[in-house]
Amino acid sequence: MKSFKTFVIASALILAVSGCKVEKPADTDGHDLWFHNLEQVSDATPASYTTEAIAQNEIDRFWKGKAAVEIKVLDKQDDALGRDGYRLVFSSGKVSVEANTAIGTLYGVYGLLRLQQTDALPKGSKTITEVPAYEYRAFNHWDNLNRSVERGYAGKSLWNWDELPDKVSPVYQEYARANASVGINATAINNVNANAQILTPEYLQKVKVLADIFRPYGLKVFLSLNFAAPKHIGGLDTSDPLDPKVVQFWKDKTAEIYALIPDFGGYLVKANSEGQSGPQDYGRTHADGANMLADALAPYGGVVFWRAFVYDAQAEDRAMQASDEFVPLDGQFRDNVLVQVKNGPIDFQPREPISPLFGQAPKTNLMLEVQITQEYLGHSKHMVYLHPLWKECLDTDTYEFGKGSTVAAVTEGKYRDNKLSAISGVTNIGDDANWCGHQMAQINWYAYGRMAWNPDLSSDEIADEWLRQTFSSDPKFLKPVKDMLNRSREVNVSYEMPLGLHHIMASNAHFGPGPWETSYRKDWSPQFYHKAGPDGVGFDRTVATGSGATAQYNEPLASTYDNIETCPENLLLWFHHVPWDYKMKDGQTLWNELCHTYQKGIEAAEEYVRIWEKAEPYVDNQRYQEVRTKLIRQAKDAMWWRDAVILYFQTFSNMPIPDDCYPAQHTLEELQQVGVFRRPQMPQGGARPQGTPQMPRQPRPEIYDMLPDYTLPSMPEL
Ligand code: GCW
Repeated sequence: MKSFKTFVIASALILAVSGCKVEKPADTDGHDLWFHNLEQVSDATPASYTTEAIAQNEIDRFWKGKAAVEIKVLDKQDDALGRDGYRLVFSSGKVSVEANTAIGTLYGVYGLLRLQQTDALPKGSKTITEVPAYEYRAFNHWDNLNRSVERGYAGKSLWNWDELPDKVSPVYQEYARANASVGINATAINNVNANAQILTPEYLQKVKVLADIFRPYGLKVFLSLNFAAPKHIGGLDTSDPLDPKVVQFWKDKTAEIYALIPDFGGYLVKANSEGQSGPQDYGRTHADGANMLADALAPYGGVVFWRAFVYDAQAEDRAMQASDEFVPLDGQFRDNVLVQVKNGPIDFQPREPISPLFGQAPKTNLMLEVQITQEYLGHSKHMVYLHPLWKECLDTDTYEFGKGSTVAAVTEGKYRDNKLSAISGVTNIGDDANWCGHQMAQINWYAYGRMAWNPDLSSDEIADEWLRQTFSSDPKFLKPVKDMLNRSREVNVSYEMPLGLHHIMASNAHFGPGPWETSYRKDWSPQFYHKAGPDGVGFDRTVATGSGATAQYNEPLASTYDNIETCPENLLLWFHHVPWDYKMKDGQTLWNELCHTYQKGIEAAEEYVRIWEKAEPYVDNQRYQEVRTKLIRQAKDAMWWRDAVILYFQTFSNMPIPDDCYPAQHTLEELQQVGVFRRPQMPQGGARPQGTPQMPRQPRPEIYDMLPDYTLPSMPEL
């Protein structure tokens, strides 16, 4: 016993002396993003504001290696590198960063610093060549001119329109730098539900200032258009894309923009969707509208991102509509038009199959749109690493050009002569100190950029890079936290909408559950999407008995999805209406499988808290506490989702929640009250009697403040 005690004391002494105790990092608000572990982050301003000076400055300040770094724009163009690619040539005592263009060298510099920060510098001589997969790696901001952000959960818009063009926030440059460091090179700065005012001379002066700040970082500005701008700000009585006056309006407007911003990227357009105007208002097609704008941009090298997110209340199945409208237009779009398609056929749900359009328009430049902001995945309240969701889409085979024609291959332009290619992500950025609302949501900004550069990178590789640069490389931190991030998307699916369920969220904020909800429009009604009844649950999209959406996919996807036996279970209720007692592959009934999947989701979310608590020594106190508080909240929200969906479905299935699942903590009636915004009651007797003062308007409570209280086993109180 004595010798054991001596051993323990001796070991403790050795540990203390050898410095094994981790030193607690200094507090930070997270504003320095993945530059966190670089020293002197705050002073990154170069002496002169050119791409070359910025590249040199980053090396002078942050390169810690002994080897000298030479930054070199190649005298003789290297076709293999294109405009943005670079080569890092490591030889004894020297690293050379080579590219065809200055911006290529800047990407190379950030690539080199990334290798340094992630402990991945090669030991000996080596050449690393990096060429981005997509020409345009774009951000879409859904930022309004009043600085509100549609589906934004990280404060106000970064763009302070009242102060611009005279006053310039340092954040604009920090933003451009962060984007360049991960290769993002295009940004549509305003909401696709666009206000035409942004095209007025007053606003274009402001936009020009932003473009000037972004330019040395290789970031091109795009503007979202209101298709009715000729009427709204042009004094015309029509916005018909075939009307010569309208054509002239856009030509003039485009010339005016290029005079201010010579490298302007082009237009992003949401037309004839969710109340936005568009060419169909005049009996014209999407191609008519897009081509008219494309012709205005072509002389300057600009491009149109034309969105395929269209649906209307009449369609039998909203999931089919983008294809129904765009497939007939295949081959009609100009070369400088890209049709921007959301990853799934409905709307950024936790899991969707790919949009069938990716496999149906061989003669169209298709681009992928993903959502970085977590509209349906817990806003900035939940930790969800989204790369696995995006990667699942990119890796899905459309079979359009035979086996291997994945969404990535199709959108990269591998099967087209026209090599124009692009990808878009709806940002999660606002003016919050930590940019994204949730410290861990920064990974989605980072991962989007890395994926747009290289769609082949795995989720694990990207998470590894981000954690090392943003937090710590200590394996005791890295491994568990990385595993947690890698699982987090699947966990979110499990506790929100498992087995192919979709669009069953509360419709007021798209946060929290609302499976009982209906709307005056069926295509906005959760009940329309799950179709729960005594006979089962799920949307029948088969050819024989359902909407026939499965037929929009190429074989073998079409028959795989169409057949309940072969349909992947994680999409089962997307494509099939399934009896509650249906036997799943593991032998359970559908009902029990649903209950157990929710249960797993809750338990995994609970476990996050324990994992994070173990990571505490490696994280500064400020970020540690912020994340911990949110993780506790997330686990409780998982319970809320489960209680709501299962108790509601139980009214149809009449089956018990299995004993090995947590019992419900609230009644269905209680949960149905959450987030129901009631108007103040009128005085008894109905209408307001003449002369009595109007009832004061009550501010709507935030849905977040109405969360039902939950206690969870092993869960600390907030
Ligand atoms: O998902 C829906 C959102 C809308 C958004 C729309 C779109 C910008 O709820 O807020 O509008 O998609 O993508 O256009």
